[in-house]
Amino acid sequence: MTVDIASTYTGPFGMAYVPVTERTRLVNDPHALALIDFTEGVRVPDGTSDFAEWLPQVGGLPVCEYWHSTEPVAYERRGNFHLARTSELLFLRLMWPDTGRVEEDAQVVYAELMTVLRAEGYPHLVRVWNYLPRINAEEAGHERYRSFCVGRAAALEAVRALDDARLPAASALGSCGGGLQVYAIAAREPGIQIENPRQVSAFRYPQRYGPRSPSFSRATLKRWREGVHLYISGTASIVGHASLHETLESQLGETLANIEAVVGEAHRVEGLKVHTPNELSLIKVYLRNPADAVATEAWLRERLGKRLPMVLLQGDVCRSELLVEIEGAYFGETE
Ligand code: 3EB
Repeated sequence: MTVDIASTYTGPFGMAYVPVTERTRLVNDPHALALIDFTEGVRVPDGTSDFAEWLPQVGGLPVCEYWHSTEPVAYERRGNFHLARTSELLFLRLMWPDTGRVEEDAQVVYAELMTVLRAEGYPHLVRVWNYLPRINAEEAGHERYRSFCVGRAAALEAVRALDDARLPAASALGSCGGGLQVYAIAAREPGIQIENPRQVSAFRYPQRYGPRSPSFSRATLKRWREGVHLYISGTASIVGHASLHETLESQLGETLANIEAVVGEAHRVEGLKVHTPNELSLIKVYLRNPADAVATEAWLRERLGKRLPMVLLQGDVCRSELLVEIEGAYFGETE
């Protein structure tokens, strides 16, 4: 089976879930911006192979996530980062060995990330993914996720990139192994930050959730030369700033209501041509308990329909009471 993903998106790139059997062919495609292999990690197809254990897929046919670029891609190394570049955007990725001091690790990684993307001429971070093992474990008296937030905020602040109006969409999840894995999209021109009217902005969470609030926006709407993308951050069962509900089904309901609110906000503020989550281009579901996969997929299919591309991964959400987190993207147009 060959995959024609070029016709499924507008803008400089699109993402698709493709059968893992396509992996070898896709990694050699000059239009491959990234190939995300859930069991092995992320690759920029530049011939290097520092793969890591990552977030195993739970349920469904085994797929990988393919990022297809409209333009041919140029691959480079800059310091610890692997880069994939087109005229409009830069994809950056790194795997940082776990030193057992995640605050310092995050600070070093984000400082270098900002240095590289600025030096390369793509100064605006629009979407970031963060994965670290044992995210809810204590280290030096603090939960590792909270320490990660401290290091990330310190690094962004040091280079004046901790701007409440210009924070990227992000996800932060616990992985099954490896080190601190970060990958990101940066652009020459900034995106538009979208917040969720049902939630306190994460960068304003009160101190009880950690000494430094998480530095991310609920979504980024990015107008490319052609086409508009919406990148929806990892979204969970949080209303205001509080985690709600104990059962999987209730958490799924609240999560979907939050995604609906973010999509609605992007439609209201920026005229995004999408009103409801079932119109998104794809979603990714992170589950704390792999045993929840079958019920989660059935629940989501009932509400979002059969057609929406979806993958379910095992990943720990960054608050230990949360069972599920969902992110999504739309590669389309505004009205
Ligand atoms: C939340 O809404 C859930 O720290 O970058 C979601 C997405 C979450 C991104 C991050 C954290 C992050 O607070 C957790």
